[in-house]
Amino acid sequence: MLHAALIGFPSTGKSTLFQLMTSAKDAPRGKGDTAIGISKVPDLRLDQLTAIFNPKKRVPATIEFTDIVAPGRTGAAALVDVAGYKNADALVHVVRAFRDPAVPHPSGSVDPARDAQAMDDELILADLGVVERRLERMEKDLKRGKSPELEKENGLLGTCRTALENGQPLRAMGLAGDDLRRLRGFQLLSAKPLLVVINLDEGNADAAGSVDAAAERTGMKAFLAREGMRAVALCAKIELEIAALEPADAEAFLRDMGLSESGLDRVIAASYDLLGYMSFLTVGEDECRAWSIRRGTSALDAAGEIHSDIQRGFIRAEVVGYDAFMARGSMAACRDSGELRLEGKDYLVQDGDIINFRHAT
Ligand SMILES: Nc1nc2c(ncn2[C@@H]2O[C@H](COP(=O)(O)OP(=O)(O)O)[C@@H](O)[C@H]2O)c(=O)[nH]1
Ligand SMILES: [Mg+2]
Repeated sequence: MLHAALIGFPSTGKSTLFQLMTSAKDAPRGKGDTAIGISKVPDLRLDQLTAIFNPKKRVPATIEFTDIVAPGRTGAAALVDVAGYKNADALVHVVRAFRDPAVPHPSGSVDPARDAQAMDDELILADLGVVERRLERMEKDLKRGKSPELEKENGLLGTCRTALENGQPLRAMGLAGDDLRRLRGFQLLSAKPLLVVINLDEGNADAAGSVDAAAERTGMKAFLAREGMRAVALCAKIELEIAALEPADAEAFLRDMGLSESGLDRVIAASYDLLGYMSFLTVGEDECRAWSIRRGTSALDAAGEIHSDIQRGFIRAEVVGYDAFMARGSMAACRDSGELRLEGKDYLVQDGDIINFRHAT
């Protein structure tokens, strides 16, 4: 399961968002210090296909969010201590930009850019500790005997240390391939993809649809201009109000604000994307379903997501892109027009592909 952790200083709106985004209200899970909830990934394509096929079941892609519930546990300290937290695939940093005398800010004033930087500094410092300890141990290992792999790891960690000492988060280093693999076991926090959620003041809620406008008004522009940054702006207080409305009223309310999606949906969708995931779709009278795969997944591996038997007996994938399907309106019409293609094992599945796997049983 894809897994993103909500991080931030106290009273920024993490738990408010967590409750709204996930099913945790109905089924609280998690041990001790954390709560885990599952969010459905919003997907307009799945909605449209469900309307056409009218299946018994509609199954969206999902993503798991974790919230810290232990009071006083915040920032990187919580991420390092709390089991199950540091294994997150991505971090979602909720930054407070709302003013409310009833909710005191621990630092005494509301300053989103300061808080965003302070959290980054905590992540960097925690990583520096991990990297330095590993380098110390390595020195002994290297004295005992060198190996090419050990030397490569040593070189990589040295580069990481320099970046961290200069206040650079590792996510900005553009690491890939073997280097990423070498670092994986350390679960370095500043290397994880980061989504910044700007929790706007109600007075600025009209900027929720535009990250640029929200960044401008909250002084976050310079921070967000840096490498590897993604952001979503919303107002948690208004999201609470939207969540209490009937779906049709909620839609009208969002439209009046110039938005097509709620802030919650934008956070979930951005987290999914940030994790490097996309969806392919299967359709039918029984079920319309979105399946999560990493970008760059082959048809054979996509088949394996559904069932190992389908992967083992893979013959061909019948594929049509969502847009082409919608333009024709039915599978039969796509077959006639030649847009329903037969693809082999190595075909790289595209976001929104509608697939039927032909397989031997
Ligand atoms: N005015 C205002 N209050 C908010 C907003 N978001 C959260 N709060 C309030 O701030 C307090 C702390 O929120 P919570 O979600 O528990 O923060 P956490 O400590 O980050 O989990 C609660 O009383 C919330 O109702 C917002 O957008 N505007
Ligand atoms: Mg909380």
